[in-house]
Amino acid sequence: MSKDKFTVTAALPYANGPLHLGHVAGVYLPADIFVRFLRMNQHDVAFICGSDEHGAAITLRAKKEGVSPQEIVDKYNAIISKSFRDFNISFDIFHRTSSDIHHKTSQDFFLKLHEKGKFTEETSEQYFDEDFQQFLADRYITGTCPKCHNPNAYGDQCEKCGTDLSPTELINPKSTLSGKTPVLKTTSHWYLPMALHENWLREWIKEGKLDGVQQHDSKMWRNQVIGQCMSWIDGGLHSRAMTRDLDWGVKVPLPNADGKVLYVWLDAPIGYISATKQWALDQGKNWEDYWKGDRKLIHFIGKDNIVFHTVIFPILLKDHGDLILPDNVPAYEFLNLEGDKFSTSRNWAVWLHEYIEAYPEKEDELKYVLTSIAPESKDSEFTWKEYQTRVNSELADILGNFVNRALVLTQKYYEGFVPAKGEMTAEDQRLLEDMREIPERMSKLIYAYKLRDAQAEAMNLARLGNKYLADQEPWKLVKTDPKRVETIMNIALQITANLSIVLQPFLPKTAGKIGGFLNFEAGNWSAAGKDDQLSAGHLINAPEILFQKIEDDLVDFEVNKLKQTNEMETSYEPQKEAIQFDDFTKLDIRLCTILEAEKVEKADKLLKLLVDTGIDKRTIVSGISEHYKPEDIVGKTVQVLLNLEPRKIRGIESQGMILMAEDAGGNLSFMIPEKGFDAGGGVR
Ligand code: B3M
Ligand code: ZN
Repeated sequence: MSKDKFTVTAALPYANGPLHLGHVAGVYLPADIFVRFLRMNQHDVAFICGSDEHGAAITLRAKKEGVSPQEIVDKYNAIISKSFRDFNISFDIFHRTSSDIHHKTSQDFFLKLHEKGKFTEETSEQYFDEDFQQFLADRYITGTCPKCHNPNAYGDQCEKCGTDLSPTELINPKSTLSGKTPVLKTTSHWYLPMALHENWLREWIKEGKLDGVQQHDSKMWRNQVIGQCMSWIDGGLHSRAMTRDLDWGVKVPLPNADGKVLYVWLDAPIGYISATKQWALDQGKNWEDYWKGDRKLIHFIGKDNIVFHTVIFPILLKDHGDLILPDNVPAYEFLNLEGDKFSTSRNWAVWLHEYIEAYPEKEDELKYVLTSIAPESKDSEFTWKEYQTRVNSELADILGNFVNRALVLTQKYYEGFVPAKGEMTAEDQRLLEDMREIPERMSKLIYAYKLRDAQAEAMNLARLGNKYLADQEPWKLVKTDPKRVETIMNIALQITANLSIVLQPFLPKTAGKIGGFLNFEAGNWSAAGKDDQLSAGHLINAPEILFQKIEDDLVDFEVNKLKQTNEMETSYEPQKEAIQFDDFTKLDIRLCTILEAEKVEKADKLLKLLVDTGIDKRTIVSGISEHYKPEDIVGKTVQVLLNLEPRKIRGIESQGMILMAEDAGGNLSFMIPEKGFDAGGGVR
């Protein structure tokens, strides 16, 4: 491929929480592999990222943690950027949208479009929280989805059925600030009339598809990406407000716009440009070279960000004029974890910074596994068991084993000097042919964003090497035909050297180590596949073990940790609606002593109890048999709601309800008076 120019971006993570493996597998790691590969091919590349520090994602998190939005973004920007550094994601810059240069860049961008008449100003009624004196944009409002009746839909989207919503479509809307029903109030905003752009968008997206077939693969958009944006366009493009009534964000740079900020999905993608500007300033370059002219813009994102990068941002770029549109938007599906979705609120996650801290030496192990299972075309799953299997039976047994054998035998037979290649057999020739083809195939796959397959090809090179040594058995031949062994070992070492080249984008540390063992500076990609990487007489170093096997202990530990924190951090229900004291006094709660207890037949959870209430003896059926054995509870004095309307449970009339304490894990416990009171006393 000729030398091209690329501006590669990775979605700006919200600075409202740390990164988990889902983010890494589906955006940052693939982007990093792609960029490392481009650099090895001497393309002119800028690799841009930063944290997204505006929007309701930030302010709601601040409210939850009880601190200011600024404190939230400072905290998480620090955690996120450190974990990227530690994990060797090779951004040219990791910037922040709270920076001055970003505020200025996005305001200028907005003004330019405003002056060109690209926005319409519209007045509408929007929900307003009277207690908080605040308009309720997007995630500040929840209610029931009109399509699927999910009761927890947001003002901008129902996460259950994926429908895009506007707050007024929600049934039974509630403010997430006060919990109250909001009122409608008039406000005005600047809108992007997207319908005007339908025609060229259709053509442009189709082009992405066609060119892929006719020209080269790098332009071919993924089916899911084309599918999602086409269905958006087919559904009709509505005007979308580009400003919000909020006090956190980039101020709208117009008179009479007090209390208004840019919509976060307007300012965030402009963050790619402002980050480029900062980087260009730092490097003495001109940022415009990276956003204009003959250059490919590539956005690595997760699938929930597709329309913002294939419809809204392209419209903004086009309206702005003379800026390039994306060449491709490789979007990833979602990664799941041990049978469930990653969830920050339930803490069902493997956090990148925690992994790095626990296993600082196992960076490439994680990279390898995440690329092997990357959700390129459909959702996929991370399990610790599979992590173990892939590290042990692929990295250690195939790659590690081959490299180690090749180097140890070289030390043993030749004291570390690369032997000369002699006459070659047909098998040798075939092997060298295969070795030449692997980097070519990898190249094609990487330009087509098929990184899983590309990494598998690199492993195939190690497999070839393993098989070659096993077939040739130099350890046997060394006694009978030492000349032949020199050729075999030379070839094995050439394979090893090639591994240190083709693994570089995927496993940079490992590739570097192999290069170090060989005393070999891995060259550019164009050198990959050659059979004369190491000349005869070259001295290599002693090897070390590349990958330690993952023990069962690690797997058990991680799985348990996940389950435990998940239980600990389960979030509790919010407080219920206020009641009057009279409402409370209607409840007749008393202390009762359990006189008899037995299991209810064919009902796993139920116990039938006879209790002394102080005024009578009565029967109560209670769903506690998973928590208490009948013989253990006779004689205990517990709290009972006496005046609950009697009801029949499995044919037995239950005349009251035992009150139980419940923890986050769903465990139940009686509430027994600390002073050992007997039956009859009241509870108030
Ligand atoms: N911060 C959403 C996300 O983290 C958003 C991406 C912005 S990319 C310009 O999924
Ligand atoms: Zn829904």
